[in-house]
Amino acid sequence: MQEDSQLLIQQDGAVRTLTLNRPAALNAFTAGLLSQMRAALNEAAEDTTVRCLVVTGAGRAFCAGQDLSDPLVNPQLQPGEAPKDIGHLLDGYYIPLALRLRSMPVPVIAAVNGVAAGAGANFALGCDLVLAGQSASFIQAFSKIGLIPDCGGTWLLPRLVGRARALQLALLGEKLPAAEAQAMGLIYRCVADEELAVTAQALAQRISQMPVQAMAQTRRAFDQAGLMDFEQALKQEAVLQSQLGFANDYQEGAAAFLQKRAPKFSDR
Ligand code: LHQ
Repeated sequence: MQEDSQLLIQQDGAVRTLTLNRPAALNAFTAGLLSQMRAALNEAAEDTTVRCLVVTGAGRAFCAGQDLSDPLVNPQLQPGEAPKDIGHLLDGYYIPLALRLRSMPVPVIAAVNGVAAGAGANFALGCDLVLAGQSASFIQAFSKIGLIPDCGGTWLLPRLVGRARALQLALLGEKLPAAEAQAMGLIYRCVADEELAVTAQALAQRISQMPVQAMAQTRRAFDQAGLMDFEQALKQEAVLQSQLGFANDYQEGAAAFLQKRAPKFSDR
């Protein structure tokens, strides 16, 4: 592990942990960090030794979103200087990252260790299971700087908490404490700060022993079912169930149940 890298990568058994590592700027996203994140997700997707991923932040924050001092986002333009198109940053960095995250072949856990703001919040919410420490918080900071939620926020927020709360979060841009985020169903679970890392790793180790291929397909089916009517969703279930029925994990799971032994899952 390179301590000076913007992204730290560690592996423990079948669990890989990615740590955003720009603590002095609350792990705000630079083009470099976004690129490293995407490359690390691609590597984890291709590496069959990885069966669960944890994403967390170094220091007191998870991620403060886009680094607003990056010249790419036009901080403090000189008089007469034309602004650059920040849409290019979404096309080139955020969209590929969000799509990569949402199509990982293994479950992804966000361990939100502090504030998650802007694209940092929506990157966390795009993960499959979001754990947060008691002192963590979520801020849809976009409205404060005249932008709309990105990194999937416009799609994720209404689906997670409904239109009224999504608009509350996005329009007011207020800090939402982790306990409230859990209470409104925005995240999976809020735990004591000192238990966050160990809880995330234990959950990831447990998941890594489970049928992760079916779990990734469950995420995909949920995402696509949101765009379908009931009958289309039923048909999608039949297609995916058919594929999984031929896979080793189903054979192993059913056999292990009947033989009253623990299953050993291996598909990815
Ligand atoms: C930061 C940042 C930051 C740089 C803290 N950048 N330095 C996509 C594409 C294109 C354009 C724009 O946006 C996007 C997506 C987005 O993500 S937009 C939203 C961008 N993020 C924000 O607007 C959040 C800005 N940060 C904050 O509001 C606060 O820092 C929060 C509430 C996150 C934390 O507040 P505090 O705990 O009071 O910490 P702090 O403000 O004192 O920050 C600590 C340091 O981190 C400080 O640096 P310094 O040198 O003074 O110690 C901040 O400047 C730096 N920092 N966020 N996004």
